[in-house]
Amino acid sequence: RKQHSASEFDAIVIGAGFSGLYMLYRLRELGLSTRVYEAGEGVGGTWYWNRYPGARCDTPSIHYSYSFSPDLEQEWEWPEKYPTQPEILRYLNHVADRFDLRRDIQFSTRVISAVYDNSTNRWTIQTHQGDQASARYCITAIGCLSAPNTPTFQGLDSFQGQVHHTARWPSEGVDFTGKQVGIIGTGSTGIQAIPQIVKQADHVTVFQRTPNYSIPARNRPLTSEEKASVKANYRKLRQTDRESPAGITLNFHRQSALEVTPEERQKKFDEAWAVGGTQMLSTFSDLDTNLEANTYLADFVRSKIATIVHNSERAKLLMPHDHPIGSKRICVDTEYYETYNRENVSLVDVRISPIEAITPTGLRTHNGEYKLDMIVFATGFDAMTGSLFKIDIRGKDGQALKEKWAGGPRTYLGLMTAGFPNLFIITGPGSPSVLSNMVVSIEQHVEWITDCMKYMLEHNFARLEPHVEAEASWVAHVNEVAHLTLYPLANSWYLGANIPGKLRVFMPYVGGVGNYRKKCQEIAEKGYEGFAFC
Ligand code: NA7
Repeated sequence: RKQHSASEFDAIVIGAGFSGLYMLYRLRELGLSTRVYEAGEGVGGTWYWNRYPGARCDTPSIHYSYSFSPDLEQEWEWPEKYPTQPEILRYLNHVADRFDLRRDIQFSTRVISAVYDNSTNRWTIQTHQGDQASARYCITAIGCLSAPNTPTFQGLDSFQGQVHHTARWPSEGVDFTGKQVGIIGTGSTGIQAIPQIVKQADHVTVFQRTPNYSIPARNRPLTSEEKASVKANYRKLRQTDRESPAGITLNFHRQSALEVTPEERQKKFDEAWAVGGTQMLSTFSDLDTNLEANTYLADFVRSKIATIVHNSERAKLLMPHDHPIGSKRICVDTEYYETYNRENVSLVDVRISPIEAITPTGLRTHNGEYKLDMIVFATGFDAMTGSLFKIDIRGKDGQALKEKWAGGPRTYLGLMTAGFPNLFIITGPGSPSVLSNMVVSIEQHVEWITDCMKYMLEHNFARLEPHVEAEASWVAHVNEVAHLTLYPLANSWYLGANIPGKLRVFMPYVGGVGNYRKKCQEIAEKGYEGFAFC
């Protein structure tokens, strides 16, 4: 093989989280020289940055792990049903060491641009330190919830206390002892962090814009019998995860919520509530497609809020009414609603009393000022396109990705976009990733990309990009299936609705992980139908 100089590689991977680590592993197997650039000081991606108190994955640990190495599966022990952030970070560090991945990763390096040159068929990346490197392939493994969203409140710079965003949490932690803390945001993150922060702080004021539906996690240690059974059955479990709609083996019920008596419905909901977690949404077959069925479940969760929260006015403020349950990412909590029975928590509905400004000593809403020592932003992310647009990505003839996607993201299978040859996107818009068990989707993406590169090597192809027509029909398909569901009825980050001025386009593919995998496979088997090689 051709010898490259220090800054010339066969492949450049941006990001060293779940995606980047596995991509590197596979590229090495293909014999491709690879450099991974990672902005953090260590591996982990999402699990490196999101260190806020209570951070935990809402997919059970036995499903939220790599399947590519049976030895790794056998040697790693997950202590609890749901893994904590430190536990997942430990796991990813273990993976990096076990497969000797660090030697190809350059840490503390943020890629600021990636530019394709038509004449050389190479991508050149530039880092914030001014490093430059080039490669035939460029693979973004930058995550789809990794560009934090901090609303631009007037006066934010004048605040004299500490300000933290949950997605940029200091590694040394934050001491809330004796503090008056304001938390803005009640999505999955706020719902995890609030019950933890109130235990330490003197007082917490939660500024809620949209109440969310949250299901108890019912987290617990895994028993030794459970651990042994999973280890004995991993192959089967992985297979069913891969073929399932959401990348996780659940008991999907085929029955409509409208076919059963109110008593039967209540019984099913009670049982699912007792088990906890996101599988609440699979108790009936039509909860995500039929508004009447969905309303039964939404009513059930509202009734639970009314039971748990003692103050009825507060309970009402916490009840979501503006969107169907599941049309925004469902939250999974540990004692979230119970937290509102504490003395040291206040709840402010910022739709009734909008935030007007941050002041030097606190936060002012329409109804008055709240004195605060600290403000925590749990305000989420510029999802899916935000992380890609932070890098100046330019394809053929200097076209910017941001320009090409001005009318919404356009991909073929979520993996590539026309006019940007040899640029692969992991967990991109148009893929089912954010609606699934991420690790299952990531492994599928990485394996598909690896197979595609292998095909190129075998056929002596140097360049690949999707046909515009194939891309257009995929974009139409993504849109069409989204509109068969209740998802478009919510102002969610799936639609970009959380970011002021962002175009409202439903970005993920809701057709299901199993179906998507089949489609990707069929396309590969037909000699990568819809792609042009040369
Ligand atoms: P989310 O789910 O986007 O939640 C962000 C929260 O912040 C949500 O309650 C927002 O209210 C609120 N928010 C955002 N901007 C503002 C402003 N300007 N004023 C007041 N409140 C605001 O992010 P998370 O980090 O919780 O979770 C993201 C994903 O990570 C999650 O879905 C899992 O997949 C993992 P809104 O609902 O927009 O009215």
